[in-house]
Amino acid sequence: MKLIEDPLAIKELKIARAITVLTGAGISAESGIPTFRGEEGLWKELSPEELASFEAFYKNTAVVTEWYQHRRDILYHSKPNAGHYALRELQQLASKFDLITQNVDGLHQRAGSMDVIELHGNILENYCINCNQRFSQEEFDEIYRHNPNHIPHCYCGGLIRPNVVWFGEALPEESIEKAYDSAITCDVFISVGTSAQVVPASNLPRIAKQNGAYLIEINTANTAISDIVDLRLEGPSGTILPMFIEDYKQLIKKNN
Ligand code: BJW
Ligand code: ZN
Repeated sequence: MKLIEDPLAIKELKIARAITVLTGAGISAESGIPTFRGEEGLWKELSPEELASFEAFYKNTAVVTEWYQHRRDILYHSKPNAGHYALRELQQLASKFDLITQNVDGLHQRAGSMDVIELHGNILENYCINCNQRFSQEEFDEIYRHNPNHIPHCYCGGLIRPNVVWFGEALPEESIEKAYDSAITCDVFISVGTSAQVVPASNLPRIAKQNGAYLIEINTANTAISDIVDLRLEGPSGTILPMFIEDYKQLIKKNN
């Protein structure tokens, strides 16, 4: 069954040279990783500021550190799903392709996507807030295991934190610059599994549209950008994205 029937969508996808995709927590939901907001969200009981801010980490280091270790446990038992693999395939098909993710789970890379632009860091990396020393997850686990208080310290005495972007913190400069550039220059922008509530990532679809891109949204529910998108494909990304790729392959076939 065909997914893309809208004539304008067909035209735009046929002529598109550069495709940019922005993903959020929804793409990993079918891998068993909870999203942040909504009914099944991680933050149903605790507010974001209680967990995902430097203040929270500084005040409640053990609680926040345990929360990240718990999420890593979930991640170790997860694997990429059909949505992640479909985006790897899209990278191989499109003339120019950028994959921007807000996710910290590394599942796109595990699915084989290359040059992934990580806006909010990676949960399996850690660093000292004092001397900036980097710690692999294995090194971190070793320190954590020998620490009964669950407050991991660097050799210099500084606290060790996950290499993720919390509220009020700046995004990695190189990543956000690449992301803005990609949004400005792409022909088609696809927003997948994000509620589009967190800036600056949520500005990217709007910027793309303002600069002439055709804007597609893939999500199980309406989001903050649903009213401005050109095409909404409603449903789980693990189902929709593989169908999208099949249609796209037909569209870009020569003489089609
Ligand atoms: C499916 C599906 C399926 C489900 N298939 N779909 C007022 C006060 C304080 C701050 C602010 C304020 N107003 C604005 C701000 C700024 C703030 C912000 O945006 N806040 C808003 C919440 C109001 N932003 C920041 O602070 C950012 N930094 C910044 O602005 O810096 C300025 C600065 C400049 C210079 C110097 C210093 C500062 C930083 C934002 C960092 C966000 N970090 C987090 C945590 C990362 C670490 C961790 O993982 O623990 O990133 S928050 C969290 O939200 C995480 C996510 O990446 C991000 C986005 O969430 P996402 O991916 O959209 O997930 P959900 O759960 O919201 O949505 C899931 C979607 O999937 C839903 O739509 C479902 O329907 C869908 N879905 N199943 C398809 N199967
Ligand atoms: Zn240190």
